[in-house]
Amino acid sequence: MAEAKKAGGSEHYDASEIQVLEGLEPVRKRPGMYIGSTGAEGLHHLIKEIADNAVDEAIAGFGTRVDVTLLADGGCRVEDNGRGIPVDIHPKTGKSTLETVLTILHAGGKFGGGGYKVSSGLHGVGSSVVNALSSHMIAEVYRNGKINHIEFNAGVPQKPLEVIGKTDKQGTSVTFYPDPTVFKETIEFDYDWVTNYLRHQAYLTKGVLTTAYDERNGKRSAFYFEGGIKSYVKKLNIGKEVLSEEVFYVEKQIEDSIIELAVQYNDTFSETLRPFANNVLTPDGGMHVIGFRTAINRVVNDYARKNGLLKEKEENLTGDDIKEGLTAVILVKLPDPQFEGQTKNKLGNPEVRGYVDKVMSKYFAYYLEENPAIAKKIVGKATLAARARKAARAARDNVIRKGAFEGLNLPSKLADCSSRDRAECELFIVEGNSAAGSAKEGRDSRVQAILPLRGKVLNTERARLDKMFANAEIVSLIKAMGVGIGEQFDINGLRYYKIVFMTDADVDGAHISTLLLTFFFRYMPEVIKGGHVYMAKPPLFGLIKGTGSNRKIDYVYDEVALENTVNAKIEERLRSGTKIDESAERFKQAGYTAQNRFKGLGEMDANQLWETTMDPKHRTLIRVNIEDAEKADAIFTKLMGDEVELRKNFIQSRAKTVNLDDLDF
Ligand code: 1YM
Repeated sequence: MAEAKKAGGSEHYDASEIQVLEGLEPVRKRPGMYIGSTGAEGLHHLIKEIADNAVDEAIAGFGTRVDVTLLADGGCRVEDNGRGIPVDIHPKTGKSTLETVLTILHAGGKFGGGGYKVSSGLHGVGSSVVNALSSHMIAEVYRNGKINHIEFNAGVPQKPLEVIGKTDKQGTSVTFYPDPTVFKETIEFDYDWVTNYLRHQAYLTKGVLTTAYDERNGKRSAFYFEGGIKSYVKKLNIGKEVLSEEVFYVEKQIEDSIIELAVQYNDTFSETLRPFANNVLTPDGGMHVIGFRTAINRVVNDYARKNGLLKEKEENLTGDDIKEGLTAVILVKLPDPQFEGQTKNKLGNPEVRGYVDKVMSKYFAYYLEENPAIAKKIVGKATLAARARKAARAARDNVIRKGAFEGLNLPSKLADCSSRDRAECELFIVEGNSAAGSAKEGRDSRVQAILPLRGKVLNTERARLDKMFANAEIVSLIKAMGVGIGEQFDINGLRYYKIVFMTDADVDGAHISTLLLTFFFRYMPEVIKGGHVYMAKPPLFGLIKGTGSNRKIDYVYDEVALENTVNAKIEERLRSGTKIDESAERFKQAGYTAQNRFKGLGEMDANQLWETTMDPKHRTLIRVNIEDAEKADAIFTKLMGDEVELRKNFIQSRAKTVNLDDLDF
């Protein structure tokens, strides 16, 4: 590592060389800086760092597959069939290039040489980070008939690279074991994370086969999409009625960038846009998205005017009108992507805006010209959206005139809190009147507000915005939150930094939570993204000890915890020599006098509800986050949408197991 240090800093080597910047010590000192966290997310980031290199090799045109194996011994192996990381001696380090790439931070060399190359902009840099954070790593390169092999412990090579045999394979294989002293929370890899990642990579790189194998349980998956992002758009629209079977697709190179676009409309009211830059999702958009929107708005309006679908005196269709039912994947590949914003989720390269605009304008206009039936449907849908928008505005104006949304006019059902510091304020949305009664009585009225919900929350997936203004439950929710809705939505108005769903721990409760989530997901995703939405976790069981003034209840939140608590108590009693009647009910063996199953929140009195579910000292709140908006979107569609068959299948196959965790929130 001494060489690395010497070389660090301002020296500059030519592009075909590795840039030797630093040793690996900083990575072990501050892993979070390199992989985000040392929790489950950071752990899986290790797989991504290695596998991204394998995918980049395929994007560069040298490999066709990426295989990930979760090993029975806790390791992870990533293998590709590309050229293999070079094994010749590196001029700067005097060691093999393979060892250099794996031991020196910021070592990457992907931009040298001829041909078109793109990567996440960090090609190869991640491998050394993974090595540094792995207790053990084995790297093998199959090149020129030979197996080249090297091993490391915590980033330190155990001996130089050696040839250990012959092979007719070609490619790179990296096996690593996350260091438990770094990943203290967990070192267990999640197979679903792997398949999700590999599925995406396969969609984004057409013609690449990605596979996953979990040695721990024998699970296998493989992903291959001839159509790339065209298949991706089709997948996003599964379960939705599409306006045309055919997906608009174009791939063009401009200067040194590649622009790939796929578009298909469905008959829902929401938009599904997946923008990527060099296979990295950019949820906050950026220049590629701006270019795309400008182009689609112009093309659709131009087409509508030219073909008399929009009269002279009619206003242009707005971006929001054209968005309704739009599903699109935007993939740009460029040599030097600039990721901006706090979370680096936004593409900043200004030139990309014009590139995407140009490609989309030209080819989407052709597409509409060549498919007049589809064009008519798209314009028709946007026109309908425009009409609904105007109707919604009229309805809203009407409501506003009546004063319904004004901040001062809080819903009468709301039991507000007294604090005006919204950072400490919490709004509990409570199912049922009796539970709401207990909640009002038991709460800390300084910071906790209660909004009772009666009956079924409006199924917002199928309701348009204009209809929602007529729904009393939704109107009081919007009013209580103070954020407005639709064009008027303003997160800055949020009156409570915690919005807590408090529903029964049963199927009906889960349904109501799902309906509420649908509403937030569709109309106020910012509130979820801001980390403001939570679910309360009421206990399922009460274990009662003693009677009268000695009565005490232990609250237990699920079946597993019940079993654990009872077992622990029995063991404790056995250890202390207490005689146990083995024929007695189990909770009695544990020294309890009764075991209660709470059927609903309404069964708890004010004190109990406070103690178990509302008191910040004891409660469990689960924060809802849009980790995977795509999956959530699909599940919402299945659960709430028009497709009865899908919903039936989903509920029949998952009803016993489905819980809100499955909704990926
Ligand atoms: C399982 C992980 O890392 N594959 C991989 C990495 C490289 C190459 C091929 C490669 C790149 C180039 C030339 C080039 C890398 N090479 C480097 C460096 N799989 C995996 N496959 N030859 C081979 O970019 O010119 C970094 S990554 F720096 F050595 F060139």
